[in-house]
Amino acid sequence: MHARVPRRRLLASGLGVSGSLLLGCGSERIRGAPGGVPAGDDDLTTRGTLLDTAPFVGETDTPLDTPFNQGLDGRLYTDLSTLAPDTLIVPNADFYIRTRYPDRLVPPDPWTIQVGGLVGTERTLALPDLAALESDQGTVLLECSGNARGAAFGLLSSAAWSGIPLAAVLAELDVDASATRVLVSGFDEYSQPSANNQSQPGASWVFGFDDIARTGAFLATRMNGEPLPLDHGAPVRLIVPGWYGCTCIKWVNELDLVDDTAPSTAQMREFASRTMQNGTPDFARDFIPAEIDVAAMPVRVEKWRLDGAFVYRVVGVVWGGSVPATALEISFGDSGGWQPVEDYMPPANLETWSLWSTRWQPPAPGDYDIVLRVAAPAIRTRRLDASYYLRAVGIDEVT
Ligand SMILES: Nc1nc2c(c(=O)[nH]1)N[C@H]1C(S)=C(S)[C@@H](COP(=O)(O)O)O[C@H]1N2
Ligand SMILES: [Mo]
Repeated sequence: MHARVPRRRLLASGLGVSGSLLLGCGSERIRGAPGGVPAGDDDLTTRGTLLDTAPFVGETDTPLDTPFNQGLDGRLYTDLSTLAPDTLIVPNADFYIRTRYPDRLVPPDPWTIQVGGLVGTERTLALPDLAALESDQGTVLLECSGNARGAAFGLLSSAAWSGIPLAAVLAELDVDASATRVLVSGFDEYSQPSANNQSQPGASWVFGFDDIARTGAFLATRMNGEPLPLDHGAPVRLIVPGWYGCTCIKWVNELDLVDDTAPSTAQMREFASRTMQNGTPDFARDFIPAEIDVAAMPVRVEKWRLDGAFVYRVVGVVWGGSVPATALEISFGDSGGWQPVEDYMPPANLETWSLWSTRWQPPAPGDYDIVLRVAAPAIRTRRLDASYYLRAVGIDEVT
């Protein structure tokens, strides 16, 4: 196998959107760019006074940015409300967590990855031996496929990673000609089961070689310049840019080369509906890529005073998809219809999130449901179509 430039990167570099972020784009390292930031509402921010933030209603009382529970039920919901152009990379301590460090894990020193299945010789790779293949992998967002309103959509974060392209690791192995896929597994044993068996142990996912090449999947060893934190899969975890977090196996300890007869894993079946599979396929080959479609939601609603009147500004994020959405539209409930998002720029880097904002004049106090859509029917937006990212905001006064 040869490491190829993932198509995702080629696409992004060919589009020529957002000049400033693409400066120096002669190299393939477009992936390093942070999220895009539109021009913003200078009139409001220079002449207006920020008074307050209108609260989202019907979400969660759980404290954000704080880890809680252990093992499979361990979580940290990231507080998205403060996102700003200079905070689009989430510090390690605030990055969302889904499953905390397995208490049964006694890490071997050095860490090893067992290689088996359809290879000429089974091998044990020691992680330090892969160090020469390590490189900067840029800013990549992760989203849990179970990200939900009840957790303030806080299972969503972005970080700058370093690691080893999975394709480069496979290229080092004596892979049989009959192999078409690789089963990536991670340590996943806990002394306590998940409450009500909500989450199952046994983290593993099967990837086609084409998926690995196209996404640029990598074995991450560093997060925001630091060694991988324990709860995020130390010392090595998989990152699959553009795919849901359930595919991003933590504490990776096994690679098995398989062919098209490989069954789907328990983890793939557990997450089949959340990754929008057609039923629960028995075979890995029948899984569609667990891709995140273009999605967008508000992260805060600011209340300003401008020229003696109340003016609201909705600030949000857009992420996901394999082509940038040319325009976004927003709806504030039944009466108003769809309006263009004013300060929006098609993202230059689709592997992370970008900010947008738009002014809003609510007609009366009350609760408003905010949803977004992409103004381009050809772009697949399965979750937006289902109003999955709906958030309701409470407005206390209008002019
Ligand atoms: N070994 C192992 N890897 C795992 C999981 C797990 O439970 N065990 N959870 C997966 C899920 S569902 C998600 S969303 C991501 C979360 O990664 P994070 O906690 O670093 O944000 O890890 C994935 N990798
Ligand atoms: Mo997840």
